[in-house]
Amino acid sequence: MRLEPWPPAVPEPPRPPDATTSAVVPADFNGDGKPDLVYVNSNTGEMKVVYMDGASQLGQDTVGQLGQDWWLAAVASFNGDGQPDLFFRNYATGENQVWLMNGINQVDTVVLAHGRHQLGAQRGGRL
Ligand SMILES: [Ca+2]
Repeated sequence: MRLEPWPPAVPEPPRPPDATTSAVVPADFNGDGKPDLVYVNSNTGEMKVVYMDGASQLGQDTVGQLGQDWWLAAVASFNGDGQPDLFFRNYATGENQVWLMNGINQVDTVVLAHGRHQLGAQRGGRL
């Protein structure tokens, strides 16, 4: 019987080797009822929201910048206000955090405990 290391290593998500876009995630950031797209530049970590009307681009805004090893893992309204929030995971350390958003403006950051069975707000953030 082979024993696995504990905690298990955090697998690195697939990254496109020659593309500058590492994530494209739909969500409605300007409240017009139409999904927009979040792009992350895998070389610079810059995140942009591209406002869409169907397949037409209406414009774009820069949302922020990810540090090395951080990955945009999901977009959802984590605090239930209907605004899309951003969930990030550091694939090197297993750290997790949520940026609570109001449109494209970051209004708070909630750092989540990492580990297999320890998900929960560390500092009393409302999630
Ligand atoms: Ca929209």
